[in-house]
Amino acid sequence: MTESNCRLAILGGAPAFKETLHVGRPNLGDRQRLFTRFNEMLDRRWLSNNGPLVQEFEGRIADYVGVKHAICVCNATIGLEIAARAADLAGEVIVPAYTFVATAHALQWQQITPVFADLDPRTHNLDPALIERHITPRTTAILGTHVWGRPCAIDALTEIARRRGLKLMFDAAHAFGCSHGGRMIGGFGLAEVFSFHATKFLNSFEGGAITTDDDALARRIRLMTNFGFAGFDQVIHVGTNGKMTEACAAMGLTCLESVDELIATNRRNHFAYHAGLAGLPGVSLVAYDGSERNNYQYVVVEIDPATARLGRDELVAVLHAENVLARKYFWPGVHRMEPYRSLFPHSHLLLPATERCAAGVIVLPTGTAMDEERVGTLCGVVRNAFAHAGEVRQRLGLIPA
Ligand code: T4K
Repeated sequence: MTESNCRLAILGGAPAFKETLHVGRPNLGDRQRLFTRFNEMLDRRWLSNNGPLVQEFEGRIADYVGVKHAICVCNATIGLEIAARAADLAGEVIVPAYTFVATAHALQWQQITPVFADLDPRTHNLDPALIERHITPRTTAILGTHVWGRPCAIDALTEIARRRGLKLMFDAAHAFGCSHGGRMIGGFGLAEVFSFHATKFLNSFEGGAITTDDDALARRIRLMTNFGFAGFDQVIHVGTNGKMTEACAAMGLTCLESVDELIATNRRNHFAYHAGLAGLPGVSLVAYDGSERNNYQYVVVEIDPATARLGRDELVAVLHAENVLARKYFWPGVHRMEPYRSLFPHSHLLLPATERCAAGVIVLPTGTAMDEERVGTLCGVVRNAFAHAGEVRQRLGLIPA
C-alpha cells in the first residue's frame, strides 16, 4: 500500500471521502426479514412485555453463547445495573478506568463505589497482577470489561475472586461472538452483560442481554427487569423497567442471522488495515487471537508518541478533515470524567498504563459500511500524513512556519 499522492484536506486539498465515514455505523441484516417480523409483530399487537420475539431472541442468544439463561434488556447500562443489584454487589467494586463510562456509572448509580484498577498494555484489559492492591474490607466484586471484544484475563481474575471471596462479573458489551479458551464469552463469572446498541457487533437498535448459568440469579434478574412482577398483581421483589421491546428483538434476531457474514466482513477489513498500515513506525494495529473466535468489530490503532511522526491527536485532526470520523475511545479514561474526577482526584497516579493507552488509541471505521477500497484509501491518507508530517504539524500550529 503506497501513500496517496493527493493533497491532504488539512493542507488545502479535497477530502479523500465525499461522504462521512463513521466508527460505529450500524450493521443491518436482511431488510425483508426485518419488515416481515415487524408486520407479524404489528398483526399480533404485542409490542413489549416478554413477547414472542424477545423470547425467541433470548433462546437464540443462550444457544449461541452456550449458557442456560439469557435475559434481554433495554440496553447494557440498565443490564449492568440490574445484574450488579441482583448479585448483591455493594460497597466497592474493582473496575477498569479504560472502558466506556457506563461500566462505572452502572455502579455509581446505585451507590456502589467503582475502584479503578490499571490495565495490561498488551491487552487493554484489567491487569490481574494489579487487582489485589485495591481490595479492602468493603470490596465485594470485580467487574471486568472485555475491551474491543478481547477477553479479560478470565482465568487469573477467577482465581483472585475465588481466593479473596469476591464476586466476578463481566461487561461483555463488545464481545458477542468472541471466545476464550474455546468457550464463548457470556458464560464466565457470575454473569456477563452484552450490549446490542446500534453501534455494536450485534445490533437491536438499543438493547442488551444478561447471560448466566446461575438459576437463582437468572430468576432475580428476570423479576428485576419487570418491576418485580411474578404474575398479575403480584410484586415480590424490587425492580425496574429493563424490558426489551419486540421491535428491538426483531432487529436483534435479524442481525443474528447475519453474524457469520458480518464477522467475515469485519475480518476482511481488519486484515486490509493490517496490510495498509504495515511498516509505519510507531503505528500498531491491535491484533486478535486467531486461535479464538473474534467479531473483529473494532479496528484499533495505537500511536507511540516516541516513534510515530505524528501524534494521535494530529492524526485524528487529519482524518476528520478527510471526512473520517475516527474516535479516541476511551479518552480521557473514566477516572478523568465526572463524578469520578472530583471524587478520586488522584486516581490517575495509580493508572499510568490507562493514561498512556487512552492518549494513544484511535478507532477506525469498519463493518458493512466499509470495503477494501475505502480501507485502502484511508490507509493511504495515513501514510500521506506521515510523509508530510512537518507540513501537517505546521498547519496545526505545532511548529512555527
Ligand atoms: N460497556 C461498554 C464497554 C460499552 O462500550 C458500552 C457502550 C456500554 C457498556 C453501554 O452499552 P449500552 O447501554 O449503550 O447498550 C457509543 C454508543 O452509544 C455506546 O453504546 C458504546 N458503548 C460506545 C462505545 O459508543 P458514543 O457516545 O461514542 O456515541 P455516538 O453518538 O458518538 O455514536 C458513535 C458513532 O456511531 C458515531 O460516529 C455515529 C455512529 N452512529 C451511531 C448511531 C447511534 C451511526 O452511524 N448510526 C447510529 O444509529 O457511544
